[in-house]
Amino acid sequence: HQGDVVKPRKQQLLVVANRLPVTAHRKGEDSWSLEVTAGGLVSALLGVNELDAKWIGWAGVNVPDEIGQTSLTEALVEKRCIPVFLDEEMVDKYYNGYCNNILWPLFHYLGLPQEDRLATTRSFQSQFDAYKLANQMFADVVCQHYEDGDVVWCHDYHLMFLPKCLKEKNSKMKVGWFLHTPFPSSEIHRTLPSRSELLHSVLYADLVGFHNYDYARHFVSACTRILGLEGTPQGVENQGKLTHVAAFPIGIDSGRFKRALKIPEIEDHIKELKKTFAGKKIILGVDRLDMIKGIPQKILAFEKFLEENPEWHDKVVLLQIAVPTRTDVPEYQKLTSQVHEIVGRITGRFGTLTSIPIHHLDRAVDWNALCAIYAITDVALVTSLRDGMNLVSYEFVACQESKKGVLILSEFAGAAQSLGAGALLVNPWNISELAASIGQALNMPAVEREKRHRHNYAHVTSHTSKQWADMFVSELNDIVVDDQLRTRQ
Ligand code: ADQ
Repeated sequence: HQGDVVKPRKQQLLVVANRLPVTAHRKGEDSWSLEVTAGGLVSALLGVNELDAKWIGWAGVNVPDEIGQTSLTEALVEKRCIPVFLDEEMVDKYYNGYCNNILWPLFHYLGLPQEDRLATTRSFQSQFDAYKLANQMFADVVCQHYEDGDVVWCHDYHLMFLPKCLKEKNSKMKVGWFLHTPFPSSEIHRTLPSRSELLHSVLYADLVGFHNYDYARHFVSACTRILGLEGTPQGVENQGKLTHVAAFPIGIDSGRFKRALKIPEIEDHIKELKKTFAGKKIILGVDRLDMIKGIPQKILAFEKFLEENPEWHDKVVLLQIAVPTRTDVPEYQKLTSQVHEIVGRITGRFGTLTSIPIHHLDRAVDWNALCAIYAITDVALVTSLRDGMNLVSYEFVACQESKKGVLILSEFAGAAQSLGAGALLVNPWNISELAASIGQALNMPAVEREKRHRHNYAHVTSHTSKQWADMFVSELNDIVVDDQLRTRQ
């Protein structure tokens, strides 16, 4: 009809990640309860450049039946989520196997699995095949929802094969890929049996992003040294086609933490915690219980500090909140026992009938409680052996406007590059140095704490998760897609 206005379709941002920001729990044959994971990433991506953002990923449950799959898909629509269904065997080989047992430790410089090397070699190929198949399944779902002009943003080491799958289906698709972990030195990456295939697949993306220049440089070196391609100031060139490579350091939604500290419920929580720990300085660790986080090193350093500084007994407490992850993987079970053993020994050695030196929790605390704990902490201890960025250090800083506590930060966390001038940087493998830095932090004069905090606070509040997402997506949007499908490998 004349006069009808055809509303232009809003450009979609399809965010593809292994996990959706929602966990589904089945209540009946076709009914579900959905638990939304609120976090920096979710809020960052919902507000990107006014784009219509949708998530594509696995909902964390096995749904073998069609009724379940249809009803879950419908339930997820209002959360702007689209599920990819993976069966148990796939999850075991692709997720527990290739992603968490091979890529995760390798990218954090912990090498390929050492134990039972032969068995690993045998299962390696079947895990890699499952990985590729899973990536193909993600690609199928993306293609069902993609329309011309949309932007597809793939996330993390779970989906390194996805750019290739997507471009083979539609060479005009605009595809970005971002890695949340470190990308290791090319000498580490070259030990991976599927090293070349993965690099080639990632290079199908138009834009490849990392948290910092070191990771980006390692990636480019791996492409030049292992694949023999050409590195340019913009990225990597392959047969005349350029894949842009750049650093996009992530941040947090700092405003959310600032506002939280004014919520009466959280203020009450802060008051209670202050009462509970009156007369004591609080050292805080908040981590997923993962071998990359250096939790045993942190606790051993605390033990050494207590050994060397008897005047601090009863005057300081370590709160270690360690949320268990990947509990099916034997390495993680071992880590849990190891941490419990050290905590038990320290409690036995330095505890009294009325006070204990470590409160170790094997669980997540809810967000309100976490904000309150960050706010009352005197010293945050981040001892990652390697960490893509480490957002816990950012969250701590965001909650410290009144206390101005000290951040002790591993030089192997990406955050060391952004918060290094305000933090006390440490090598977590050096337990004596780490113990000494605890003493330095506890005794730091207020003027120095204030100066260091100012530096970090300025950074955390001016480099937010929203800016990170906006920057990545607008850079991706500006790239003119070269749709000549590369004949690679
Ligand atoms: P993670 O390894 O999960 O992320 P991190 O960046 O510190 O590490 O983020 C952890 C998040 O989980 C934080 O928001 C924190 O508040 C929360 N969290 C951790 N332990 C918790 C607990 N016990 N209770 C409640 N909440 C807890 C990966 C990479 C990082 C990178 C991010 C983002 O490994 O290096 O910074 O992705 O790119």
